[in-house]
Amino acid sequence: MIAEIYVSGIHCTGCTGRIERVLAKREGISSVSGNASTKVVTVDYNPSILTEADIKSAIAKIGFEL
Ligand SMILES: [Cu+2]
Repeated sequence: MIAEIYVSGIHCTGCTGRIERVLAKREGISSVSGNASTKVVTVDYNPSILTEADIKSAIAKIGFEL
């Protein structure tokens, strides 16, 4: 399943790179791609392992405002 999550705290490709690295390690996430200009993070995940809310809280936990 694909989630497109708007993360207002993204300012540059350093931010998207950090989110991509952290989320890519989570079980159930097969791909993550952040866009620094639109501030949208596109996540391909398995909904039987985790929810969109889990992904959002993982992003918030590393310090990004959603
Ligand atoms: Cu940044």
